[in-house]
Amino acid sequence: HPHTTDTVPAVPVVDITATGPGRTPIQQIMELMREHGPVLVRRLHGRDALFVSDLDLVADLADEKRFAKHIGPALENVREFAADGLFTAYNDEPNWSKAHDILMPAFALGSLRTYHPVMLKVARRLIASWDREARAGRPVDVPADMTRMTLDTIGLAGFDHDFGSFERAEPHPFVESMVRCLEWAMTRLARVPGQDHSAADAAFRDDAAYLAQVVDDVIAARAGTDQTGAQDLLGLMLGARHPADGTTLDPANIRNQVITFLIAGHETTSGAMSFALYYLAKHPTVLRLVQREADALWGSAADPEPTYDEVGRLTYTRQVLNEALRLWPTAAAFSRHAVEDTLLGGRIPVRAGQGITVLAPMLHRQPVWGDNPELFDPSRFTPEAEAARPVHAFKPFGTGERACIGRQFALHEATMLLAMLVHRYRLHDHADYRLDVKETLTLKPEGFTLALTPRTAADRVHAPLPGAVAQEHSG
Ligand code: FDE
Repeated sequence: HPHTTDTVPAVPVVDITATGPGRTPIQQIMELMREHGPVLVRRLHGRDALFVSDLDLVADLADEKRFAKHIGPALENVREFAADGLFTAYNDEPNWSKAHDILMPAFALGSLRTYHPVMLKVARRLIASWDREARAGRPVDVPADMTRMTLDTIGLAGFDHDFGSFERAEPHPFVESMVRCLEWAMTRLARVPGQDHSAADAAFRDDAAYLAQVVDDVIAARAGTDQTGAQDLLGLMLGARHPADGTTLDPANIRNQVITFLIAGHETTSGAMSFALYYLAKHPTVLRLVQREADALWGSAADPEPTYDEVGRLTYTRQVLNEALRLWPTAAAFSRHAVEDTLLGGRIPVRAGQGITVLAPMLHRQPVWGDNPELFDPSRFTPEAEAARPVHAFKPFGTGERACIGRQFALHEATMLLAMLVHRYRLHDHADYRLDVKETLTLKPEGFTLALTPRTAADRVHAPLPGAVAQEHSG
């Protein structure tokens, strides 16, 4: 039974030492919050961690004067292979601000335009592969193919490196090593003190060394060539000088950044697209609306050539993605710490430097989202609905100056692909899939497959009007 401590009055303390966090620690905390409320201390082997999802507390944590990004135990483990890359750097590590300043231009809206053709090229690879499966009558493995797509996209757009994932039956070995590294980082959190983990640690070190070697090869292929005018991430990292002090990033840091971008740029985005397709397969009325948006742009054309500006006009498709990211934000937790001792939300005493973890999936189910937060409903993201909602109610990309640098990149890639897919295929939930969320620090709908049939030109022109959205049931 939960009890309270005097350091954190009125906050329930839930000791999970008996079961441990298991293989789905995020979903475990979601369950604990459903039972004990949106603020709790999770105790594991005597170590306490404060988790929050209350809107007023998250809004307070977003105050950059009093709180800052915290590298908690999970990210400390990721530091073992991403070190001082952007995601895992400490706030005061000089390489954070240096890399941030050098790389920001690569993610500004103007640069997104330069990535568009690459994103389209990789989207076409996915479609070629799905066409083959559709013709053969075989279902497609959605998360596996989304991961192929996002890895190839960040590889090409970021580093001009082609992972060629669609030519392989199995995931690229880089992905397998990376996923094992992430799993190691996650399961290391659950270790029982005193047990021997040297075999797992040795395997991890091999994987981390392999990641570093792949990345060093990518860098070596480019170093030594003239990077003037190179607009991709690696070009910027090799060539660009810091606007203020004129220095460049050092080679070790460049390696850490490349690993960081390959991880951050593909696991999270592929999960987001997979969840969006899951909800579309379960909500025919919403699917019809997305199809109508794509049909209105591209008509009966079987092979449209989406332009950069058209992707910006896919507003309903974007709403669908946001709504999928609300229910399953694929980077589900981020941590903050107080700069000085303070009262969080005016009621919970926290010490300077103490980590506080925001659980986005539960923030996204708080009362501010209405009476039926489990219901998938993209109309929550109309411009009017968004304007009416407190800004901190939706945090799939973190907060403040350490928020996601790749947000627009990911949204552009995902919005374009989703629209192209629904324009081209009928999606059949042939296996009556039951959601099974796999955790490898990020979230994915494990084992989600779809059967596909091509839509015809007539489908695209005469798609029946959607029925009443009110008749939709949640799933
Ligand atoms: C970041 C990020 C975040 C925050 C974290 C913390 O705070 O800790 C989050 C939450 C995120 N991110 C999310 C996401 C989702 C999605 C879909 C994504 N994301 C995507 C992407 C792509 C790319 C390329 C990226 N992403 C990247 C990144 C980076 C680099 C980072 C770090 C920043 C700094 O500076 O810190 C992030 N991302 Fe993300």
